[in-house]
Amino acid sequence: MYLLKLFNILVVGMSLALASVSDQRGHEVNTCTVMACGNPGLNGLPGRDGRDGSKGEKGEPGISVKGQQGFPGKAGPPGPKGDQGIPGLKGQKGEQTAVDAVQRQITALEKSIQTLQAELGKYKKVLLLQGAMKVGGKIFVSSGREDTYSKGKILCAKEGAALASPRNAAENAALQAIVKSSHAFLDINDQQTEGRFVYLNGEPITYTNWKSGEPNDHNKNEDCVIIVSNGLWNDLNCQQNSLIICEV
Ligand code: MFB
Ligand code: CA
Ligand code: CA
Repeated sequence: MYLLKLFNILVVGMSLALASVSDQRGHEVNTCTVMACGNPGLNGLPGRDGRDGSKGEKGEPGISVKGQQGFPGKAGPPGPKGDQGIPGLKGQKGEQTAVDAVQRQITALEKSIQTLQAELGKYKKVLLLQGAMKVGGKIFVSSGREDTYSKGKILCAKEGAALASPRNAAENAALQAIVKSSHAFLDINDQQTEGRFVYLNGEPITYTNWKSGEPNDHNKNEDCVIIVSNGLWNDLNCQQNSLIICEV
């Protein structure tokens, strides 16, 4: 029995295989004329890819395309040592050197100032010994010479000084001490405007010590001012002579 079944299986399998037989020329042969065929079955699964065919002919050469620039290569070995350069410009003095130089200059200046102050002190002593008077920051000094108002101004100016003009009672008292029993011109006048007494710089006077009844512009010709022995003031003719006292 078993053998019969096996035989049937074989027969059906062969039938299926022979159902689509191709002749030598690849034409398909229908065997249904030989045996009973059922309805056509579904298409079978695609067959496996065939084995590669024989090698094709050699292709034409491709076009040559220039490739992009590649990455920079590794640095090459250092080149040979160059010739010596020309000498550079002289460098700035070092800061410390400059600071030291300035410090030395300051020290030298301080020494000079000390020397000058010592000399000045000596001259002050000489002036005071000769009858000069020191009041505040001023020194009043006279050569003992008498002259007119205009010549007296020139004499003081030649020594870098000015004709004395007291601005307060202390300065007035110092001048009185120098005048003694005489009198001396002050650097005050009303030559520009009668009755308007001003200092050398044209500013109106701020301190006065007029004698009673003065100034009176006697004979309408008194535009200068003198300090007399008691320290009071009188207006006087500028062409008269009076003691010249300078202030520095
Ligand atoms: C006057 C005086 C004038 C002259 C005159 C001699 O005083 O003001 O300046 O000094 O005397 C009276
Ligand atoms: Ca006058
Ligand atoms: Ca007068």
